[in-house]
Parts: sequence; C-alpha cells; structure tokens
Amino acid sequence: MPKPHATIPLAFVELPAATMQAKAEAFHALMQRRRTVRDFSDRPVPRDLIETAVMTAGTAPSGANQQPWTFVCISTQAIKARIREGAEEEERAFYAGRAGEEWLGALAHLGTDDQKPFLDIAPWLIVIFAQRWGHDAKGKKIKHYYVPESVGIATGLLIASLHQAGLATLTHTPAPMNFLNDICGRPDNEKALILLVVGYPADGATVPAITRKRLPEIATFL
Ligand code: IYR
Repeated sequence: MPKPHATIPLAFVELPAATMQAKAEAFHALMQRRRTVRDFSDRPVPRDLIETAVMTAGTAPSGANQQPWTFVCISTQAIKARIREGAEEEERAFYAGRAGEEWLGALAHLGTDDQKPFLDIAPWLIVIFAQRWGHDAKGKKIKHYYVPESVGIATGLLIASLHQAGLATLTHTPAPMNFLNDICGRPDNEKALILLVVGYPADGATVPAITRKRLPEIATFL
C-alpha cells in the first residue's frame, strides 16, 4: 500500500457573507448567458486561451485523483476537415434511422441535421477523451475509478472557463465516436466522450428560443 501524501495548509479565502451571495449571483448571471452555439465564425482564437481553459479543466476533482482525461486540441485545418468528414458519415446514418424514432423525435425541436460545417469552420476543436484505464510506473494496467463523472466535471469546468473568457462552445457528440481515436492518435484505453467546438459565434448567430428549468423543478430542499 502506498503511504498517504504529506499534507499542506489549505489555501482557503473566507469572504464576507454579503460578498458570497453577490459573487454567486454574478456567476449565475454570467452562466445564464451561456448558450450552445451552432453558427461559428472562422475568426482565430489564440492558443494561450485554449491552454489556460484546459488547465482550468484539469483542476476538476477525480476518482482517486487519477485525472483520467486527455484533451486533444485541434486547430489544423486538414485535421478539422477529417473530423468533419468522419462525423458527418456517422450523422448521416444516425439521422437516416440508426437513432430510432423516439430519439429523433426528442431532438427534432433543435432543428439539427447531418451537416456539421462548424467542425471545419470554428478555429478550435477539443476532443475530450476519458482514460478508461491507465498504466502504473511499471507499465502495468491499473483500474480507473469514477471516470465518466470525473471527465464530465472537467468538461463542465472547461465550458465555463471558455464561456467566461468570451468564447462560444458547442458540445457535439457524433455517435459512435471511435473514429476520433484514429484521427487524434489516441490509444484504445481512451474513449472520446465529447467533441467541444470552440470559437466566436458567427455574426448574427441565432439560438433556439428555449428556457431553463426553474429552481423548484431542479431542486428539492430537505
Ligand atoms: N449527435 C447528433 C444528434 C444530437 C443528439 C442530441 I441528444 C442533441 O442534443 C443534439 C444533437 C448531432 O449532433 O446532430
């Protein structure tokens, strides 16, 4: 059994109660403006911004602190074009019937189809891979714990970071996503969970007129 880590003091900053509420409200107002965008501009976004947002994602809690994520950040036009091709191939089958009537019915209101031009228009694609298992220092296979939970939290932080930095995102999930292992050069223990499209919205971009559930619909207090 490895020994527990040495400990260090927690860098905790206590805030006045009124400041806490004000900060929570300001952050809610900021996040309330986040929308999933499907019309992207080709305007470039500096790599530094993407690197910083990925470092924020990497602050997420994870099972046994295994940090079981790999973020593949793509701005190369030829690679984005291959991803678009692969995604549209899967999506054609999906919309032609593989999804089934119930699923297609559930997303009909979004107006999506098998055309994914944003995949080679937006300046960045971030493919988020979950490491289903890992390797120890000796190369022996080791189990990872709470992988989808950990990678999901990291992705949430990534989306929040990019949004607050002034960028738009789209959580895109062509199904299945195995074609991304090949294009991104990732090993078999990694599974692509989300393809995040990142950039500026196109001029005049519109989004569906949908609303968010209100507090009583999403929470109970006991
Ligand atoms: N992956 C497809 C279908 C799709 C599925 C759901 I659930 C959505 O919320 C949106 C789309 C596509 O991207 O078109």
